[in-house]
Amino acid sequence: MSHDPTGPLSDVGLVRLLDPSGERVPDEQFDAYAADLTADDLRAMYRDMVLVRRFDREATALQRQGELALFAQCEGQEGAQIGSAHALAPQDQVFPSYREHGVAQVRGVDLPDVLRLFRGVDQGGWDPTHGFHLYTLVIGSHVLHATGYAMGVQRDGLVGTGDPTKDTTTIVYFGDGSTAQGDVNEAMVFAAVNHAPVVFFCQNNQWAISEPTSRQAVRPIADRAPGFGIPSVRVDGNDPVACYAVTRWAAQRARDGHGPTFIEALTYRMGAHTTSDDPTRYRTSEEEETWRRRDPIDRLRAHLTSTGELSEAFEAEVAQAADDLGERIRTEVRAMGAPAKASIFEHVYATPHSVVDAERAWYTEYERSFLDAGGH
Ligand SMILES: Cc1ncc(C[n+]2csc(CCOP(=O)(O)OP(=O)(O)O)c2C)c(N)n1
Ligand SMILES: [Mg+2]
Repeated sequence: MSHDPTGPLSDVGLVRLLDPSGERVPDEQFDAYAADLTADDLRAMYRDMVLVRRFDREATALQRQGELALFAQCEGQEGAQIGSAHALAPQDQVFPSYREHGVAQVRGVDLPDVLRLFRGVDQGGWDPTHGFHLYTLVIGSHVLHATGYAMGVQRDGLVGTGDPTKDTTTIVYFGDGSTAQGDVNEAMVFAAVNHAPVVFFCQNNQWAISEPTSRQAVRPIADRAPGFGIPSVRVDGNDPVACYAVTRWAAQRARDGHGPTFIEALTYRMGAHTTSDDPTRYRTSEEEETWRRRDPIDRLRAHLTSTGELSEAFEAEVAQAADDLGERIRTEVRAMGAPAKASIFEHVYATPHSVVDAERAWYTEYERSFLDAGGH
């Protein structure tokens, strides 16, 4: 973190409930939002983090072996993703960008399914109607989707009823770089004036491919939001407990009808931007090492160890689950067959559409013309 107290990487005002050594530190505003976390909850977070890291590394290896076209790692960002996702209610709607594998895991997506997109055999990979929407590679566009969905939730009367099984928020995950994009700013205008129940969750991982945050902003990213009339908070993104607490607070505000909140989680992307990127071209290994020492998994492990809540049996069970997941990822990815070409016309709209039907018919005929000519 920078020592420039007003700069975009400043650690001034960061909410933190676990310090880097894993010790619980008090926070007047947010302690209350972490008070209900049991040892079982913390172990569940830890388990999710370990599994997702294994997923990340297996997927990266599979890309190197030519089994995936591309992969975007989330290594280093597990605390921000898994801490925040644990704070959501089942009915909440999540709009991810493309490296939210930690959120996917918490929302019940079977992780190998995430790789269907990265292998190029599917345009999605899972059923988004369960509340974890599809990955979006067009930077910032899904921030508008989340805001529009939130306005729909509001009009459906699912905000401020007081019924915890009904009241709903959307939460959208996006990066530091995307906040320089028009879509994100437009979304904040709509969210603010409509008091839409949306949580803007920005993972400031300090890089937008090779562009550092200092090329995107001169003040902390969270400072953008109050200009739109949206309250914001900065949180230590490598502290899963603090990420849980601030997200619980923001999500509850939204569900209660108090409108949008902007969370900036300051974290670090440990890996390359994607498997097509070489970070040695634009950043130092010293910087990476500094952040390696702030690893979110190490922090939660240190906390659970110091409170006597991490038994050897539990660690062994988690390690076995990670090995099993790794094995399943390797087997399932290799078995993912190529889709029928005409499947590109499926799921374009929720209901049949005459233009899509006509294009499918034309394409099917076109493909058949090669067979008729004795082709393959
Ligand atoms: C509209 C649009 N412009 C440019 C790109 C190319 N692009 C892909 S990722 C990326 C950087 C995004 O950085 P950030 O928002 O910080 O997210 P991160 O990848 O760090 O999670 C860019 C410019 C894109 N995918 N979409
Ligand atoms: Mg970034």
